[in-house]
Amino acid sequence: MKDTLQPRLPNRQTPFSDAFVAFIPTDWAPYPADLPARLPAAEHTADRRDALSAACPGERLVVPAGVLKVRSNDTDYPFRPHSAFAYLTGLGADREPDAVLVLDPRFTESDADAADPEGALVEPDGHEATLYFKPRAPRTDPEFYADARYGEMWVGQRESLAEMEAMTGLPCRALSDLPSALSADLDRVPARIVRDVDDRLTTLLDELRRTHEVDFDACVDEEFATLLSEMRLIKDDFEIEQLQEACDATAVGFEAVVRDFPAAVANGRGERWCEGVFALHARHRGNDVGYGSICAAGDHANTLHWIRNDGDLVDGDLILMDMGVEVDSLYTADVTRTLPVNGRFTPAQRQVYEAVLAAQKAGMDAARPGATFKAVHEAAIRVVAEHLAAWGILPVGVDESLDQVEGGQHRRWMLHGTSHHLGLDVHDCAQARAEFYREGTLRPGMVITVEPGIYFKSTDLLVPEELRGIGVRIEDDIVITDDGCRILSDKLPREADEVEAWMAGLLGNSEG
Ligand SMILES: [Mn+2]
Repeated sequence: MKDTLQPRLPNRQTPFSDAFVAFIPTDWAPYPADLPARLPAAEHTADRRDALSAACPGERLVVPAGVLKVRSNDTDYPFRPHSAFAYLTGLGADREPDAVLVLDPRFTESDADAADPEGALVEPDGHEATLYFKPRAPRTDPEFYADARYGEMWVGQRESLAEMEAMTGLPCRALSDLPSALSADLDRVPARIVRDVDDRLTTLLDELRRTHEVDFDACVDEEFATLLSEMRLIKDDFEIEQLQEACDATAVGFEAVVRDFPAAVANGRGERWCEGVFALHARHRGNDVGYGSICAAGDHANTLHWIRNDGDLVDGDLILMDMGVEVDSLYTADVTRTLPVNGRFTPAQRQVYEAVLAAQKAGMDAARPGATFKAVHEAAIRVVAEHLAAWGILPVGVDESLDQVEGGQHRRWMLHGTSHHLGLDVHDCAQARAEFYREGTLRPGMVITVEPGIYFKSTDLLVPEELRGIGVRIEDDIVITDDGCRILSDKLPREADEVEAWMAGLLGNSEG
């Protein structure tokens, strides 16, 4: 077999001549001597790492950022780090594929004790955090010019160890040092990893556990994921500020979409037009959309996860849009508005809209510290069921339907829950245990959505004909305060009259 020092090249790339290899590293200006500023999000991560450290004394904690994911062939999706990694490092949009945060336990030795004939007692004493990442290669390294996935000539300049330390406030080491750091004292120091983020790293740690004959149960890693999720249930001030920014940027995006309704109607595939206009503002103001936008016009609104978004926008229909901007720190908004395409609700549309709004208000009234998470849904769904009953649609009484064991008929028209936690992930804290989430209690600093809906499919023969094909959801993001809640997404109107007035302003209609 022919040995070659040339990096493996795509078959369409011309091999590099010796003359080029000698020439390419020469005559570049030096890298800047000044270190970059600390990332705003990184100012808030030390307390979080301290909390994690206190929860896992004496354990090695491994939190990977994740890897580049192939979209197809040799193109990757834009990189988005795992939320636990972002939370603990402050590294956000596009940073930092393959990186790994390791919290290594410190120990202090106390004096020998009669009860311990081996000698010194060793007590866990906090953790040392280290960020392992791929620092930029020197220009003499083939990576500089030949590596289309990581090389500076291809994807831009990466940080040095010192620069990354300045940005994150974390001691940094090269990724190549990680395997030895993971295996050190593994027989005495138990390790936990967030699995399913970086398969190669998980496999490596599992192999090291085997070779060190560690008595290891996979549930230690599951518990770690749970802990990392539960840590994020209560947001700090910086997080709430970021979520507010995400909601404000989302309002800007919604306004731009409404302004473009006439174009969306005229151009065809209007749902796509709306999705695209919002995406423009999500990319411009933030990192991206926090989840695939739902732009569901007419009967599509009754498909809960309508993300195909290939339908027309029709004058006289509603469009349900569930969209959120994810800011550069990766916190996302999650907002739904259901709007009349021509700016005016029909009486039937308004009837359903007002019912959903009443349900949302009841949910928000129930959202206060000390109340259960479930109470928000229970308050909202009762209002939904009452309206269904009043309209003669519910086949049983309200209380019978709301009976969780025997009933549930109302769920035909609102299948989903009213709330979820919101933060770095749109469905934040998803690994938290039920007793802290669904069965948990609301505390100041928690951020949740309140998003009831009523969905009448065009094919639903139980629904009065004039209401068929109408689907409405209204979703806002709230933070629990000391005495109630505050709406973060309040820059967008909710009352039907206010929606019409707001739309008239954006569409330039003054009539009516
Ligand atoms: Mn939501």
